[in-house]
Amino acid sequence: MEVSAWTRVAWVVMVVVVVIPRAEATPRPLNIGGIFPIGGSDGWQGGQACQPAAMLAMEDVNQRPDLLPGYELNLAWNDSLCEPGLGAAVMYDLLYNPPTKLMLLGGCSTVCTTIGEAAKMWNLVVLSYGSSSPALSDRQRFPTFFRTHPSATVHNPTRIRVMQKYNWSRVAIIQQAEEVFISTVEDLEVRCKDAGIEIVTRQSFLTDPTDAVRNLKRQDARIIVGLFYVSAARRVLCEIYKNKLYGKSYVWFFIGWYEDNWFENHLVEENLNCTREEMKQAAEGHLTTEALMWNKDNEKTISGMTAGDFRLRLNQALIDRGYENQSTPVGYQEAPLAYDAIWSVALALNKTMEVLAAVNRSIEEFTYTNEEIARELYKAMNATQFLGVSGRVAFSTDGDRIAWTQVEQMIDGRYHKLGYYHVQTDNLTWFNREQWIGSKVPQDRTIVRRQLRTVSLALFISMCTISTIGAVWALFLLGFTFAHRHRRLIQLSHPACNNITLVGIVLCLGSIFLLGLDGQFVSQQQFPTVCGLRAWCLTLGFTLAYGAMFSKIWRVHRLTTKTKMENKRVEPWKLYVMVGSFVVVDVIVLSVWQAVDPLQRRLEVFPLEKPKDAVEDIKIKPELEHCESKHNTIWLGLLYGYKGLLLIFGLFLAYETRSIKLKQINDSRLVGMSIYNVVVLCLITAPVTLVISTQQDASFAFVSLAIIFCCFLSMALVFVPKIVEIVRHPGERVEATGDTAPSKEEEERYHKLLHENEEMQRLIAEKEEKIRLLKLKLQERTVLRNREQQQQQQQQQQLASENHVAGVDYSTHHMRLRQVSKDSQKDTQPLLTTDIELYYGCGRPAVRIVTPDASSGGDHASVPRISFDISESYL
Ligand code: ABU
Repeated sequence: MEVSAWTRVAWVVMVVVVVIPRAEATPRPLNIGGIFPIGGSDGWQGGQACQPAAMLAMEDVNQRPDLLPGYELNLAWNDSLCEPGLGAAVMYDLLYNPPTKLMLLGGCSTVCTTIGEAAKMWNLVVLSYGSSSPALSDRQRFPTFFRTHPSATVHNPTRIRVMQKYNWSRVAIIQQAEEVFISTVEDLEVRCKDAGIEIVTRQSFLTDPTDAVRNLKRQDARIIVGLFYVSAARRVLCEIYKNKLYGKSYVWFFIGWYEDNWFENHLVEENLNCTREEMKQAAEGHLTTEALMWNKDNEKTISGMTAGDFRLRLNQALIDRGYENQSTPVGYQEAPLAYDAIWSVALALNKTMEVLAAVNRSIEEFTYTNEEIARELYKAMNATQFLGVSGRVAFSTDGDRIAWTQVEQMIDGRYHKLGYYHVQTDNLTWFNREQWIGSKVPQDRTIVRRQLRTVSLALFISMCTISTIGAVWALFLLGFTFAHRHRRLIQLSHPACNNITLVGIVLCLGSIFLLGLDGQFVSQQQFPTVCGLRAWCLTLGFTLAYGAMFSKIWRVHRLTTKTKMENKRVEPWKLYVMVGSFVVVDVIVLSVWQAVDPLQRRLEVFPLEKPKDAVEDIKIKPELEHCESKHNTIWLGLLYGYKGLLLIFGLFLAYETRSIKLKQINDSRLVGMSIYNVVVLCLITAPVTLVISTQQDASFAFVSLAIIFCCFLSMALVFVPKIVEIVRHPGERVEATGDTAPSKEEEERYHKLLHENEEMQRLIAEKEEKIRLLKLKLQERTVLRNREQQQQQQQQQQLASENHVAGVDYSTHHMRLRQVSKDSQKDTQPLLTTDIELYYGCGRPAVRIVTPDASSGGDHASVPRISFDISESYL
């Protein structure tokens, strides 16, 4: 019995000492849920490395006696394929299947956006090891969301810092149409604007990046930030290759969390039309930015491991899972974040347990409706800080991880670290390991060299020389006209008008010099002044030169078209008033133009051109200066319209007076020819210059030659004949009068002669009328005489019939008897001439005196008819 009692006691002791403590040491489970993107093809399949890393952390946490004493952390997880729908399904599955999960772990932004927004309904804290979307920093939308993965916005200050380092101020963005990238680009745009960096274009695509990449090329993008998941990145890279957007002229910024050989994997599965080699070629030289996910200092972390130790363990774990012969699994970069996420959960739970223990409560009381414990869990997570394998883990008020970023470059198909950047301290650690093709930092744009199109110097000098010769010649002609002002030839050519023409010609020729004064000679500030001078000089020059010729031709027309009743005198002052009026109109228009809407320098920009020496990345941007005011068309229309009317009217007057030669204006026909010449040239030049205004040399040459031609021809037509005449007759008497215009006496004499001429014409007309009347009378007389002769003949016939004798020959012989003076030798004039008729009457010849000679003053009618009988013997 004693043995049995002792046995019983021993059993009790054993139970108390051995079994009970053992039973108490069996940890109670603390359950959390995990959602890992492992399978699938789109998005981020980072669960491949992150899930093993999380499991390593679970082991380490559960082995720590000081952490979650009496509890064991359990992770129930499933694959979301980085699809938000499936992620939501996994979450419901985890929540609606016991045991109750205290927290959720998640990865992949699209999934975390879904579960992070929904988790608050179950009072659950969500901690993400792999979501970068800046949208997740919205505390209103995701009130219980934390992440060990830094927000993608941490890349942006780094990108900008690198851009500033290389003086790139013009960048382009291409993004996949996912919220994670959209919100990253929005942040980048704001930061670029603040940094004075121009975003030349922002291209977005859903699945096919072909058009987006082409648009980048079209926009001449050189520095391009690309934001997309890795499978989309491969499609983009293939398009980059096809569009030749790689090499020494381009720099691409990609996201740095792709696996190292991302550009040559899955090419066949994803049906990419690029070979590995092509992809490698296109990827060469690109930069990546990434938050630092591996602790860069070789220090012991909370788990007692350094980052290096962790890498070894992780590599082993991945080998154990069959990744040995494969390339680095997706999520390898983020694996420390997943490891540290589990530690964060454990620390937060631990802290919550302590807080709850202080009020005699247990974390096991947590339900999805227990807001109080949820609040404690949130607070504990918010306060969590430790040194993890990913670096110092701490959460901002937005739940974001604060981290260093690193910059890498792909050199010979491998990533090389270029430096680190810490945004809070603006600390850029740079290793100067970057390599650029051609050892030249790529430019952010094609260098556009502005090239002002100016008039060729040779052409300018030629035209200026000719116009100077013309101006000197005009001045010589002024002197010549003055020197010979007393000569009649000059006086009768209205020399004052000729002088005005010469002054106008000098101004017009001077305007050629101003027309050629462009940007090669004057500054931008001086250019408007040159514009104004051009307008004044050419307008007034034309008005003086043409106006004076116009007034002369107008005077000629007046003199030849007025009736005799009107006063045909045109006072010289009227001509001056006419030219003066034209000038006044010009001055008014030009002054108003200048005051209201002054001529300004306007640059016409032409399409970019390749330089002749074909230097790469340099384009020539031709520019041409124009003088223009805001309402240029109105002002030009006003001046051209008014001048055009003058030209047309001048042409009409010149045509009307083409054959008139006046003593008062002896060169009117030459002036008329000169006007033809000016009109024709002006009518051709004005429209042609408008058409060729974009070709500075052609335009300048055309206008200059037109002006030169007009001026020289006018001078030649109007002045050369005068010079020739004066040279030929140097000794001609000169008029004493100093007045170059015809004298008053001459004018009066002229008018008197005109009057006499008209009087004579009137007398001639009267005489001619008289002659006509006399002719009529003569005709009537002739008719009467004929009639009388007929009557006489009838009477003779009647008489003959009365004296009729049978056998009488009625044939009559006429003869003329002339009595001449004795001295007939001297005086041939007969004294008397008598016509007689010999005829047969009554059988014998008879004589009859018919009429005396008219010259004798006898009257035919008054002469008696006497008949003689002549015996035959006598005859
Ligand atoms: N570093 C991986 C991020 C993945 C994501 O934001 O979806």
